[in-house]
Amino acid sequence: MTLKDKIDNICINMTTLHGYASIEDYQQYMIDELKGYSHAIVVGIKIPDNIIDNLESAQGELDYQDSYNRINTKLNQITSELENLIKNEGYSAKSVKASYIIPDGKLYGELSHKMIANLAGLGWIGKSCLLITPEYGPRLRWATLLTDYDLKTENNPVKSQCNNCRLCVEKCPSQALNDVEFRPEDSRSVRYDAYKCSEYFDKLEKMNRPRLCGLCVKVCPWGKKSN
Ligand code: B12
Repeated sequence: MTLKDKIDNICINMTTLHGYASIEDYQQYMIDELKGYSHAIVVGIKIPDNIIDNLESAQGELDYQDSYNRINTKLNQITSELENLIKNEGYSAKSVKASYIIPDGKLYGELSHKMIANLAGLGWIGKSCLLITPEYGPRLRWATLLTDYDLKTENNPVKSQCNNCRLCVEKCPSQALNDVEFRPEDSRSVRYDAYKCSEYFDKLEKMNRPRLCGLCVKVCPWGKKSN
């Protein structure tokens, strides 16, 4: 069995979706500590539909927080397992946590899992700024493994299918979304005000509610059962 087969087996058994991207040309989107790897494996786990659908209730918010924590733990375990497997075969590898935010107040991660998933052909970045897959919409959480092992993959970025839909823009309680489709050359602030979104989380926290929202995930027509 080749290393690629072993990686495939882990991903097929433990994730909802996974994909491979070639990242040599996208180093500018990574922090210095993560530069130098040639390939990435992105893994996604679906949040159960009942959790997303019950979001606008007190119990629903708690269940969402619980699911958020459980899925993040599972994703981090999978990328650690992939990291160990690849290193044991003599290649370098580095797992990137599901939800680590660099603590400098600018609201950025170390690398965008959504970018890797987009390059891997799993979905597009929507007007919601979420990665939307044709199968499950934005109802997945993601993590990434970087490596110098040649996964022999060709990038296949998916184009946006949001078109005239404005449901996430209208639903956002902090009015953070600007009704703008993703263009790689635009900065995040063109599409979305991350500070408005995060300030809304601060407000929820002050009311003793979980620091999460997820209404842009819930309202997206892609991945909804009725679709
Ligand atoms: C920081 C952060 C936040 C911040 C800022 C959010 C933001 N959108 O930037 C705050 C705290 C506000 C936040 C809020 C939320 N978050 Co958040 N967050 C992150 C985190 C840790 C980093 C995101 C980041 O760095 N953004 C910076 C911007 C600039 O990156 P970007 O838009 O993805 O893309 C840039 C580049 O990567 C590049 N690029 C991207 N794609 C491509 C493609 C090509 C071809 C090219 C050339 C370039 C390119 O261009 C862009 C430049 O503008 C990620 C986890 C991670 N490490 O990815 C989770 C993550 C994005 N969050 C997530 C979620 C679910 C949420 C919330 C719904 C909260 C919740 N759970 O209830 C809200 C929704 C906000 C929203 N609509 O975007 C999920 C999204 C899942 C999905 N289906 O997309 C992630 C991926 C976590 C995870 N492990 O699944 N989050």
